[in-house]
Parts: sequence; C-alpha cells; structure tokens
Amino acid sequence: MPPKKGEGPKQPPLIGRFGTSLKIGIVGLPNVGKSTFFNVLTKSQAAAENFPFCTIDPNESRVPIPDERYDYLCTFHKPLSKVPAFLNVVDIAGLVKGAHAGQGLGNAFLSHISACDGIFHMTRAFEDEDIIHVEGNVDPVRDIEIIHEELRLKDEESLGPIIDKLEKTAVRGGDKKLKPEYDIMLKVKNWISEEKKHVRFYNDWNEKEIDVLNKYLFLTSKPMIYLVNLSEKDYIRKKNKWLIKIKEWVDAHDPGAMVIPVSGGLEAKLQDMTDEEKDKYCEEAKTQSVLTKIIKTGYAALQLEYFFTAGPDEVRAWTVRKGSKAPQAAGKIHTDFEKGFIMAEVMKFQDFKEEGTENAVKAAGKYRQLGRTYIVEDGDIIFFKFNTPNAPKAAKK
Ligand SMILES: Nc1nc2c(ncn2[C@@H]2O[C@H](COP(=O)(O)OP(=O)(O)O)[C@@H](O)[C@H]2O)c(=O)[nH]1
Ligand SMILES: [Mg+2]
Repeated sequence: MPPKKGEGPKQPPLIGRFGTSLKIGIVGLPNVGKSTFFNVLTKSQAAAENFPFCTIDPNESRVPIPDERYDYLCTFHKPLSKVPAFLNVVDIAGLVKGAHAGQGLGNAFLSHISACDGIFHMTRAFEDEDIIHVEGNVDPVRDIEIIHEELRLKDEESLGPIIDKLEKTAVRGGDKKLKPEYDIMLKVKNWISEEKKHVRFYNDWNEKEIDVLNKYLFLTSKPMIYLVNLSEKDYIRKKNKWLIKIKEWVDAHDPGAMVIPVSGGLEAKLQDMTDEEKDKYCEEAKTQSVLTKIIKTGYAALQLEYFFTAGPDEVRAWTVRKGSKAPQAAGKIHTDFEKGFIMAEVMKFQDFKEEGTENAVKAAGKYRQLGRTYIVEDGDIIFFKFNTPNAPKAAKK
C-alpha cells in the first residue's frame, strides 16, 4: 500500500514571520502606478462582495482571494454566512534612491516594508510624458536595481548593531549559547555586504540558520513578485521592449521569482464597467484582467493556503501556513479543536464536485478520516472531530 498521503517527508522550514495574518506591500519608485493598482485591488473586493471590514485603513486592504472552489461551495450550500480567504495588501509610499539613509520619507517607508511579509515590486514600463519619472526616463531594470539596493543597504545597516551586540555577549561575554547565532549573522553579513546579495537569493540556508533569520526578518528575505506596469496597448499585444530585459534580470538575480505584466490603466478601466461591458471589451481586445493571478500569486508567495469548512450555516476558507498539520489547522477555528483534536474528516474538493454530495463521496470511499500527522492540503474540505469536557463532541463550523 502506498504511504498515506500527507504523511510524507518533513517539509523544509520557511523563511518569514510565523502566522497567518500576513501582509504583502506594494513597493516601487514614486509614480509607477502603485496607488492606482492598490485602488483596483481594493475596489475588486468591494464590487465582488460587500465586506465593510475590507478597508483596514486608507493604505491597507483585505482583498478576497478569487476561488472557483469557494464559489462552488457557496452556490451549493447557500450558507447564511460566507467568509473567503483574504490577502492583506498595503500601499507603501514611493521609495527613492537614498531611502535607507533617510532620503524622502526613507526610514518610515522602509519600516512599512518591514511590517510586510512579501513584496509586490511594481515597476513602470509605460511611457507618458505627463507623468513625471523620478529618475528622468523610463528604465524599469535600473529602477528595480535602485529598489533592491535600498533594501540591501537597509539590511546592511540593521546588521551592524545586531552583530555588535552578539559580539559583546557571545564572543567577549563568552555566552556559548549565542555563539552559533553570532556565526550565522557573520555569514549573513558576508552575503549582504561582501557578495552584495539579498538574503533570499542564497537558497541553501539550513534549518538552524532559518531559525535565526526568522528572528530578524530582514527586508531582503521577503519574497518578491515583480509587477511590470504596461500601457494598455502593450499589455494587450503582450509586447514591450522592457519585458524580456526584466525577465532576464530577474532570472539572473532573483531566480524563481515571478514577473507579471499588468496594466493598471486597463484594470482601472475594467473595474468601472459592468460584467457584460467588461466581457465585451475583453473579448474585442482579446485580453483579460490579470488581477486574479496577481492576488493568488501574492498569497502563495506568503506560504499560505487554506482549507474549507462548508455547510448550510457557513462556508469559510481558513488560512493556514503551508505544511500545517491537521491539529494546527483545527486550532485556527478554535483552540479547543486543537487541544482536543481527535481526527480530521477530509474530502478533496474535486471529489466533492465529482460525486455531487457528501454522502456520495462517502459511498465512493473518498471520505477520509485522518489523524494528527495529516498535513492539510490547499482546498481540503474538513470536518474536525474533537474532544473537550465542556464542548460537544464534534463541531462543524
Ligand atoms: N499612462 C498610465 N498612467 C498610469 C498608469 N497607472 C498609473 N498611472 C498614472 O500615473 C500617476 C501616478 O500613479 P500612482 O498610482 O499614484 O503612482 P504611485 O506613486 O506609484 O502610487 C497617476 O497620474 C496615474 O494616473 C498606467 O497604467 N498608465
Ligand atoms: Mg502612491
């Protein structure tokens, strides 16, 4: 018999803040279209569903993750309450050259980035003489390098006092426990200051090193998705002289990172249309919005995924960190669920859709009862059984 799914090898540790309430910041030079894009994202949720709590403050928004599985479950159950998964997005004011040394509103912006867990790095590849470019002309590769360098310099600056302090305690103070941390920080410093690289570009950090990195959460350890803001015309024809150059630069410096072409102008225009108008416009122009892809990519970059609980009362997506085991996932719903965890009854969404009902899934032998070591998979529909003295034996949220 093959091993039970979900009880596979140990997953590697992840760099980043531990938690599920993570944020992604839109970062870039001034006037590249960040706020326009942020407003499109913010409105996308307002239009889709009326969630009054989505706008956290003028610069931060909770954007629902578009998901056909969620939509299907809502249509199926017609629940009283519906809660999708969200991506928290922050519109960060433009960063300029010298920000690490306090240029512009430098340090404030950098601390806003510090509060984020991932970065939508927006660059401008559209020409428009009416819109001032802080660097004088359009050159997104140069602009990407400016932002990268600011983040790197800021990390370099943060490292100084960290190493001084560790040196005092671990080396001169003889605190042996801290010596490994000191050594790791020297390695990080070498990488950032001598190699002039971002923390994330070194893909061989071991578990111990990642533990230490997660204590400091360097700006250059945050995953980055490159959004190339194009004119509507270039976006539609999928052609712009910078696209290949950007892709080559990213592949060489930040291998594995995604480059996504977008047109803020087009997205804003589509947003103001009715669904029919939008479909017609996209069909005629042979194009489509890229918002859904951007939102999903951003969410995945934060190492997040979700499982569903679904019934007539509520259909809800629960965000967990990738690789979470069933009891931790249960704990997202209620701490009692985790403490008194008995089992997770799991249906795959695809099975549910194909079989048509929960009973049919059961009859087909595809309804599984899984234990504490089960690693939750994205889109699982879960019913937890748990045990606590003062609570019912099982609960379906
Ligand atoms: N031509 C063109 N102009 C844009 C586009 N996106 C934004 N803009 C304009 O560029 C200016 C700066 O945009 P904004 O979103 O405030 O940029 P931010 O400074 O990066 O937040 C505004 O006048 C926008 O209307 C676009 O895709 N095409
Ligand atoms: Mg702005």
